[in-house]
Amino acid sequence: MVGDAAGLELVSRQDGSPVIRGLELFPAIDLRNGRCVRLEQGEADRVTVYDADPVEVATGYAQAGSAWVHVVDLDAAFGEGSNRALVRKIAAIGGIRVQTGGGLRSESDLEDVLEGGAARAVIGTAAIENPDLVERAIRRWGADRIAVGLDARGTRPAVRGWREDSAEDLFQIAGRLADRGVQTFIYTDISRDGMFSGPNVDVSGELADRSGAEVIVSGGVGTAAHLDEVREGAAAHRGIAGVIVGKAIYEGRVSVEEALARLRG
Ligand code: AMZ
Repeated sequence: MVGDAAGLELVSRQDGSPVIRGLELFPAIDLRNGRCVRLEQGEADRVTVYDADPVEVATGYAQAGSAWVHVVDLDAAFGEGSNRALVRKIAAIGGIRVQTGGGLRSESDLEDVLEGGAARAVIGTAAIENPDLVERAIRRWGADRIAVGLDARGTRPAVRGWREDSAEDLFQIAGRLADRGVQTFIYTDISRDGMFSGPNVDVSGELADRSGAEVIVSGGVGTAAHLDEVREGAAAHRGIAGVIVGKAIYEGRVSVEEALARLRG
C-alpha cells in the first residue's frame, strides 16, 4: 500500500517489513503583537522576541520542504488582541498548509481562518468549555480540518492561555471529544514547552491509545535526537502522527531539513 497525500497511511516496504506511516513535522510560529516569539512554559513574561518577519519565516519553512506550519495567535489565546490578519497572510503564501489556533472560540472565528486559507484550525479552550462547537465544526468542515489542542500540566489540561486549569482529566476530556468525532489531538506538555527538555512521548502515546485518535506531540523538542524518540513512540503507538517544533528551529538547534529526515528514519 502506498501512503496518501498526507502520508498518513500504513505502508509496507517491498520486502514486507513494516514502515511507520509518515510522521508530519509542524514547525511552529507563535505570534505576539505581530512578531515571532517563543515563551517558556507558556508564560507571557518569559518571552523571547525574534527579529524575523513571520511571513518570511513561514516561507522559509515551505522552502525547506515542510508540508505544514503551525501558527499560534498568542494574543488571541490570552484574550488580549489578535494577529488574525497576519495568520491570513501566512495562509496566502501557498505551498505550505497552515494549522492555526489561539482564540478560536466561535464558529465565526473558525470560519474566518478556515475560509481564509488555513488548512486546519486548532480549538483549545472552546473544546473544553463548549464541545458542541467542535462537533458542529467537524460536521461543517470535516474532521481533518479541525484539531483539538489539549495543553496540559501532566494530565490536567489548562485553558485561556494556560492561565486556568480545567476541572477534568486529560483522558476523560479526550474520550468525550473523540466520541463527538475528533480525530486529531495536539497534546502539549506545558512544563516542557520552550524548555528543550524532550517531548512527552509517554502521555502522547497513552492519549493516542486511549482515545483512538491521532496525536501530534508538542512541547520540549530541543535536539534532533528528541525526534528519534517521537519516531520510536510512533512505532509503539499507532496514533502518534506528528510533532511540533518551535524554539529549537528558531535557535538553530535543529533545522527543518534535519527534522524531516529524522522523522523519516
Ligand atoms: O503559550 C501559551 N500560553 C498558550 C499557547 N501556546 N496558550 C495557548 N496556546 C496555544 C495552544 C493551542 O494551539 O497550544 O493556543 C491554542 C489554543 O488556544 P485557545 O484560545 O483555543 O485555547
